[in-house]
Amino acid sequence: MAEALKARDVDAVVIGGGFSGLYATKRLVDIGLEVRSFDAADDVGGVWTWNRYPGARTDSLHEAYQFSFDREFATSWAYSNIHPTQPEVLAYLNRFADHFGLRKHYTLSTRVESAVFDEASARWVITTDGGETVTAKYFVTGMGLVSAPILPNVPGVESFRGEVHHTSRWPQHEVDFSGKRVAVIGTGSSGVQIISAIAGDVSELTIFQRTPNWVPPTGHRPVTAEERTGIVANYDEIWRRVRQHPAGWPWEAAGRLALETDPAEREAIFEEAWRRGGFSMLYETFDDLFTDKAANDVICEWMASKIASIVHDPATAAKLTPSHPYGAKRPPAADGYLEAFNQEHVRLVDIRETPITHFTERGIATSDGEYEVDIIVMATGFDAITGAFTRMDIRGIGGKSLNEHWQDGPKTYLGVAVSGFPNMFMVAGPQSPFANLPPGAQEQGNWIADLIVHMRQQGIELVQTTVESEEEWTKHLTEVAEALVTRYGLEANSWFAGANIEGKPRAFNVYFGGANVHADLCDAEAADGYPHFEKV
Ligand code: N01
Repeated sequence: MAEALKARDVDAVVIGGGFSGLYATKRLVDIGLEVRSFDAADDVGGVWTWNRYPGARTDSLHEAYQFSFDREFATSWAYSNIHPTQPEVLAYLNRFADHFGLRKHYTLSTRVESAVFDEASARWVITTDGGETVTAKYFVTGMGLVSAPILPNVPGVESFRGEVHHTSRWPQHEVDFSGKRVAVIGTGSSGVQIISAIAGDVSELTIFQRTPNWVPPTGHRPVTAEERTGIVANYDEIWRRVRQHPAGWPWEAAGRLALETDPAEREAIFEEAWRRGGFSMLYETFDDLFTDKAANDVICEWMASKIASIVHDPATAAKLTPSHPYGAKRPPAADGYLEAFNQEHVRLVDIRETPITHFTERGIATSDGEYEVDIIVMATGFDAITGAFTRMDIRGIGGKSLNEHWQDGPKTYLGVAVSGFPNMFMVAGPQSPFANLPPGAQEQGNWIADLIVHMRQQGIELVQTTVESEEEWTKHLTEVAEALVTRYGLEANSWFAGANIEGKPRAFNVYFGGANVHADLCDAEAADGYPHFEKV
């Protein structure tokens, strides 16, 4: 392996070794910068190094869960399953890092603690928990949307005598669930995946649910030989579709509206999408689910009846039925999740009715009594989107802290730049689109590299976005979120809106106007000579 770079004064520092950080590192190296990149994990891979829990996999589709810029690299292998599993995504990212010689840029097992803009030298001063200080002209973040885990805010977890694991801090060794009494707290994407994966192995499974989710099956299966060939044969078409789809999927719009479709035909469309699984329900059924609450009600009614038909106990089925619109929270998918509740050894605890009061030596105490378990799985999610930033000390011009700047919620331009924080650029940062991640990271990584090339060509040392641009973007983003069913995310504890954490500012943290629209706006910004940026 090439020796790691150790320079203390470089052109760019990148934080993150996942899709966003790796791609940004590559592009900045491509344009001739000296780059040092950091990740707290002991290897590259981002979320895929941390989330090793049983059943972990993406629900994005195999052909588009990678970068597209290098056709030969992209088609030189294929994922085995239509939803790439954690080990395979991790293998892809490692292969990407090796193929493009990125490892030498990385300092691993090292957390960046602060990034402070020094006005005198016009450089970012970055300090790490390894005691190193590095300065850079450009500071680029690719820290992930869901990288800052949270635990329930109830006391006593240290007194529990069994094992406790957060899904996103899963140990490297295998956790043995066989014959164990297991508690899972949380029923988001991670929770429903691990529940489905372990339900058959454990002796007792107790699921502590705060908010129920709409959980269709995934339709998971191996990639067929024909599909593998298709990835090569239809390469341009696949990536054309990804670019024009609001969520970066290799799909076309459904081309029909729920409220204009005959009820019998609607049922058939829902049934087929349920069979196909995952995001088919959201993107392949009807195009008005996000825009029209009445249309969304139709799919929710259908899915509620599906839950009632699968889950035998009506009281449990009722508890598993959400009251929020489909898509107001990030929808998970899992196979056999609803069916698991028909097994004798699986029980559901609705913690809205009987809240968890504390952890005990033997398990979990609720207002209704104690549940004795051997293993507790915290599938409780993240201080999402902004958490990775606010847990660091980031300071811009005049020593202003990003935490202060974002005290009412994040403010950015296009999710890429922040006023008062010159030459700091974010990949998949707050207020960027929520979509299939790799193509978005590629778009944004390219855009940042192009901006830096432009700056160098024009002899510009420092740029920042303007306060007005940030206000304009935040206003637009909020109006879009409020016009869609995403507005119900606030009451549904959606992490999209910061609503999963008590005391966190309620603000829409992602752009729901579409990854395609965002990419168009970024392209236009560059084509017009970056009108929303100014020299510092
Ligand atoms: O986290 P979450 P996640 N007491 O925030 C509950 C991506 N991802 O790790 O809904 C009790 O979604 C919380 O309840 P509520 C994906 O983007 C993708 O599951 O906030 N419960 C919720 O049920 C995803 O959205 C994949 O009321 C508490 C759960 O814990 C994102 O990562 C797989 C609690 C947390 O759900 C995050 O997913 C996995 C408390 N104090 C992850 N605090 C795939 O691609 C929270 N909860 C398939």
